[in-house]
Amino acid sequence: MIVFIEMSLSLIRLSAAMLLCALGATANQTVDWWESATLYQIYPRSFMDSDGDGVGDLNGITSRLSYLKEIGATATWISPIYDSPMADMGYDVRNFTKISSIFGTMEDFDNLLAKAHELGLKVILDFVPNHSSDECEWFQKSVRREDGYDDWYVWDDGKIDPETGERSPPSNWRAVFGGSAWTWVEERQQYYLHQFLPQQVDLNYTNPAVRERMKEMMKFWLDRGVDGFRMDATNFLIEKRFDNGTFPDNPVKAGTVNTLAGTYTIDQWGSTEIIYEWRAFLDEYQKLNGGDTRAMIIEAYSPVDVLSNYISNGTNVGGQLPMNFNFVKLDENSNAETVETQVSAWMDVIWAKHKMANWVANNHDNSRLPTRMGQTKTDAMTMIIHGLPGTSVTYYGEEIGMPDYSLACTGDDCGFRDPERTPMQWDSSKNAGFSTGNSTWLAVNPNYKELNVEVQDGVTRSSLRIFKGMTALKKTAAFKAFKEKDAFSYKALSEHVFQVVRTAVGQEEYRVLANLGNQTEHFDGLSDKKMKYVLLNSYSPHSYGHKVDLSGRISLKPYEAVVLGWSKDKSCTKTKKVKHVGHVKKGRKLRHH
Ligand SMILES: *[C@@H]1O[C@H](CO)[C@@H](O)[C@H](O)[C@H]1NC(C)=O
Ligand SMILES: *[C@@H]1O[C@H](CO)[C@@H](O)[C@H](O)[C@H]1NC(C)=O
Ligand SMILES: *[C@@H]1O[C@H](CO)[C@@H](O)[C@H](O)[C@H]1NC(C)=O
Ligand SMILES: *[C@@H]1O[C@H](CO)[C@@H](O)[C@H](O)[C@H]1NC(C)=O
Ligand SMILES: *[C@@H]1O[C@H](CO)[C@@H](O)[C@H](O)[C@H]1NC(C)=O
Ligand SMILES: *[C@@H]1O[C@H](CO)[C@@H](O)[C@H](O)[C@H]1NC(C)=O
Ligand SMILES: *[C@@H]1O[C@H](CO)[C@@H](O)[C@H](O)[C@H]1NC(C)=O
Ligand SMILES: CC(=O)N[C@H]1CO[C@H](CO)[C@@H](O)[C@@H]1O
Ligand SMILES: [Ca+2]
Ligand SMILES: [Ca+2]
Repeated sequence: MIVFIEMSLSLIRLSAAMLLCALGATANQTVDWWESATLYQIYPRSFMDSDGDGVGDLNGITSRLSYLKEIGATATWISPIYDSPMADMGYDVRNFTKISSIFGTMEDFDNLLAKAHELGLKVILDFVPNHSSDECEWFQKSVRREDGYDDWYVWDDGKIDPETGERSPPSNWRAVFGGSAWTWVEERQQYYLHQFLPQQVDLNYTNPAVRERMKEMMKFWLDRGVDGFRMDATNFLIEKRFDNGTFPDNPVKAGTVNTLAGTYTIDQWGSTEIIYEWRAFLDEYQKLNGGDTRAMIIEAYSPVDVLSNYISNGTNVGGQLPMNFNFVKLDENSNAETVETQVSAWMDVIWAKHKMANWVANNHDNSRLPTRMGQTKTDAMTMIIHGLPGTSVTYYGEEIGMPDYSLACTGDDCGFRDPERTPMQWDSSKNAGFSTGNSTWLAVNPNYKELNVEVQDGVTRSSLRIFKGMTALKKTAAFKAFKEKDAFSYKALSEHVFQVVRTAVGQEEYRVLANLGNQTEHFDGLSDKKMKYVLLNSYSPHSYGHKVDLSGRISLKPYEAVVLGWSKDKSCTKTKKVKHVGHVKKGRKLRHH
């Protein structure tokens, strides 16, 4: 059988050697699947269209699962696929146990899950607990004050001016997407709360019946076999309400004229308690049903001390993995020192307390990293993101360095977040291989002819190859041993050069050196080790396998980023039995028997 392995010859040798060395190095702590994962976010509308209607779907995702495996992803989280009127692209759920017909059927979902598990990939569903769609049956019943549903949402009469008799909303709260957070319903003669769009109705989380029903919704998916949930917008679950039933106004944010702080609408302690409740529910589910940890990933743009409590407050435990959005803040002015500040902001609190870390640089709500920081820094950042301890989170297309496309949508009802949501660029055929249809829901970025998976697969130092190189490294003992203090270090070596060192003590070591600046930089005596270049970006003048003595001088060209590797010679040479790996063909495809 002839297998084509798309890696350079030296990298193959090294991976084989790494693997064997890795067997010798034993990490002291066991690492659960979510702790050092390569987590890949799929935005289902934009990943792969199987039926030519120009919108991505479940069968499309299923057809590309082997790609996820191939690039080293170990788990995927999928943005909402539930039945929805799509006012907020699925973050407005009409029915929590039904698949949107846009994406397919329940059978398609079951197929996706089965295929993913066959490949050893975990599947995490985006869960949207804070609100339902206004078209959800629960809300319709609540509007009509039907039995049991009367107080499922946050209803209030509002205020009446004693002089004019005029009615106004219960408080000054503003919705995230603009306007008052309160909307009047003629039929019920009350206001309801919505922290996002008016079509995204906040559920009443002080109501035990609501809490129970949401757990039933989770159980429905757990019973189908999902491996966990990514909980959306958890910092908005509970709002402050006085015992006398009134809602306090939010104060004006310090240093602004009329921007309101979220004092009473976000980060209430009650929201953290709900997360503890969910964790207890998930743990209980695992106890009863067996299987691996059902992980809870949490989305909240909250201060680090709030996130720390999400994980645990010392007595109660919550979500395993609150997302770390610090890298979403990086922009064109960020340098290695900025990176260090952002890394420390997480590590000094969360890692220090909970021995966990994760790194998110992109998602469907933020401008993509190559656009924010500049294309020149994309691959260096890939090395940093995956070089750091813990879990890396990748937004579809990040692995090939897709930038935003400002003309993604040009009509009247374009979304402000459309530029970072354009179709995945698979190859240079029609619609970038995303869809065979006549048009796609957002325009494909015209750069797809050069920037796509197929092209990058055939180029040694492409973004995709660097991504694959890093995900392979994440599987080594050195990268898994991140709970011990001496297993890693990171540092801005200068204003522009960032370093990450990963170590399985006495066994192997890897060192990421990334120059985010436009000048050549020199360093003397970084270490007493002789190391090999094991991964290089396109700005590097070096070759794979070349040695460098770090007791002397090492230089980094503008934007050069490299990974150096070292392994304890004896233990590795003894076992270093690289099978016949054939020869490198043009296009750098390798023949392997
Ligand atoms: C495991 O712990 C022992 C003792 O604390 C230490 O000597 C060893 O280096 C550790 N192993 C790894 C792989 O870090
Ligand atoms: C959701 O959809 C399922 C399947 O179609 C249906 O059985 C259920 O009643 C619906 N639930 C709600 C709340 O609309
Ligand atoms: C939420 O539900 C609880 C329990 O049923 C109820 O006491 C409370 O008044 C409701 N809150 C609102 C704002 O309707
Ligand atoms: C309700 O209680 C709060 C807090 O005690 C108080 O500030 C507010 O004036 C009260 N409102 C009414 C209408 O009683
Ligand atoms: C953690 O939170 C729970 C729930 O609010 C509380 O009962 C417990 O006392 C808290 N523990 C600590 C150490 O603060
Ligand atoms: C694409 O356009 C052609 C020609 O107008 C039409 O016949 C075909 O049905 C369209 N296909 C789809 C999937 O809409
Ligand atoms: C090099 O980067 C610095 C910022 O670090 C910037 O001020 C300067 O304009 C850049 N020079 C070139 C030629 O891009
Ligand atoms: C990153 C993320 O998932 N953001 C979502 C947060 O929640 C709102 C409302 O559900 C969505 O609009 C965002 O896309
Ligand atoms: Ca489709
Ligand atoms: Ca809420």
